[in-house]
Amino acid sequence: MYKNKTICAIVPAYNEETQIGMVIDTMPDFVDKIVIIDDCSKDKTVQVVTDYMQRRPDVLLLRHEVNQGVGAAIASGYKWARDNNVDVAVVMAGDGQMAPADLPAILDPVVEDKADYSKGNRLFTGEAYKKIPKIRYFGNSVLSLLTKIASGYWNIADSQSGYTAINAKALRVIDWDAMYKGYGQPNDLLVRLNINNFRVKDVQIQPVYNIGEKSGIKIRKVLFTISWILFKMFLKRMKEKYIIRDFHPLVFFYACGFFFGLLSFLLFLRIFYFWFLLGLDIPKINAMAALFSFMSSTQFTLFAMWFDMEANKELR
Ligand SMILES: Nc1nc2c(ncn2[C@@H]2O[C@H](COP(=O)(O)OP(=O)(O)O)[C@@H](O)[C@H]2O)c(=O)[nH]1
Ligand SMILES: [Mg+2]
Repeated sequence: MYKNKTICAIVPAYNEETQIGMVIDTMPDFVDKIVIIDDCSKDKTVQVVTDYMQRRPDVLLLRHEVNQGVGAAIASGYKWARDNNVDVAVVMAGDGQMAPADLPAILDPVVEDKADYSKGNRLFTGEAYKKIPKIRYFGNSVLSLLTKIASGYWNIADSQSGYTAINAKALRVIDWDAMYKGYGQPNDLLVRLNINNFRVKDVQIQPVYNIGEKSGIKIRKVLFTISWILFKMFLKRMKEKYIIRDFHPLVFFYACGFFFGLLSFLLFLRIFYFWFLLGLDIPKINAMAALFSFMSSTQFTLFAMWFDMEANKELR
């Protein structure tokens, strides 16, 4: 129990035989249940956890029969937490990259009902740039920006941090079977939370690297897949939030921004074609149209973003 709430730690684990023991050993005492989800590991993860279970009644192991990905493992944990009436569920990786000392800070906003979901943000500290490998820092920055646009949580950064806490209300509302099953899970979930108007808070945490963890992420591949998921989820959020459940003309602003953006791209291509490839004068009407589209596109898009920020102000 933490401040009179039952706490369950959800620990996705895939081939973590060397790491999982440390995660269990260092888990703070106020965590009532440690739910480890083995995603069909090929190593001795299951055996290590089963040994712990002989001594520790607070450890529980759920097993997937086929490997489905970290998002799917988290979904299984969330469903367990929901069905067992846990007050707050927190996700901590099975490789030990979530510092237990940061747990109270992550829990506080949710336990005190200031947020429905809180997540760790490793970028607040000056340490981040030094500790996080450069290519990951770059990928994370790109995805964080795209996640702001897609999710409507404009004040949230470090979108790839998996250290999060969620309350019982959100556990009941979100459809866990629909959530993305791979590494894009935190991004996907943020958009789903926004569609349902849940409050989300960022909490400062320490980046943890070099503790024997081995990442399964292939940065370039993940960057593209997650961007694509974010694009689809963005469209879903626009439809659900601003057309079906409620209404806001910002959808049309975004649509016009996109249309004129595409048009100006084509018109500028045509200008370059005439100018560089044919060596001719630029057709005046083409130049005017290109400029007009470009200006319209930026105006529409920026206003759409501004309206979206306004519409989500209450969810901070
Ligand atoms: N269930 C499951 N967990 C996974 C899978 N891949 C990674 N994980 C777990 O997800 C957590 C984070 O994965 P990791 O590869 O370390 O990602 P990174 O820390 O962001 O580089 C770790 O606890 C892994 O054990 C998978 O395919 N299935
Ligand atoms: Mg890791």
